[in-house]
Amino acid sequence: MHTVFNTAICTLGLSLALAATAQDHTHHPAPSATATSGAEAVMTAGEVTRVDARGAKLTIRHEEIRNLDMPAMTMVFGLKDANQVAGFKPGDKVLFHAEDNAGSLNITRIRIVE
Ligand SMILES: [Cu+2]
Repeated sequence: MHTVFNTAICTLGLSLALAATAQDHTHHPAPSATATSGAEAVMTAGEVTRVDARGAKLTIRHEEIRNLDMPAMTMVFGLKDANQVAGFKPGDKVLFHAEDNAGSLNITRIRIVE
């Protein structure tokens, strides 16, 4: 009898603890939102080496991409907004933000710098 009683108490205690934890989280939605906007703000420097107008792709020799944990290299990126490709030519120095969409890297923001 005592064993059953103690188990009931323990279960009740656990439920209360979980409820308290869940409540805590509703008070703190900020951390994930902050992390997302922080990643959005990461702009990487690079130089356009090739423009694929038909494929809306840019080959860019880029610096380390911190939000993707990628070292400096030369590689091809797709442009999220395909219309932007017309504004670039080899040799352009750019600042861009790239995101990994299920394995393909897309540039969501890019601008030419001097
Ligand atoms: Cu790369």
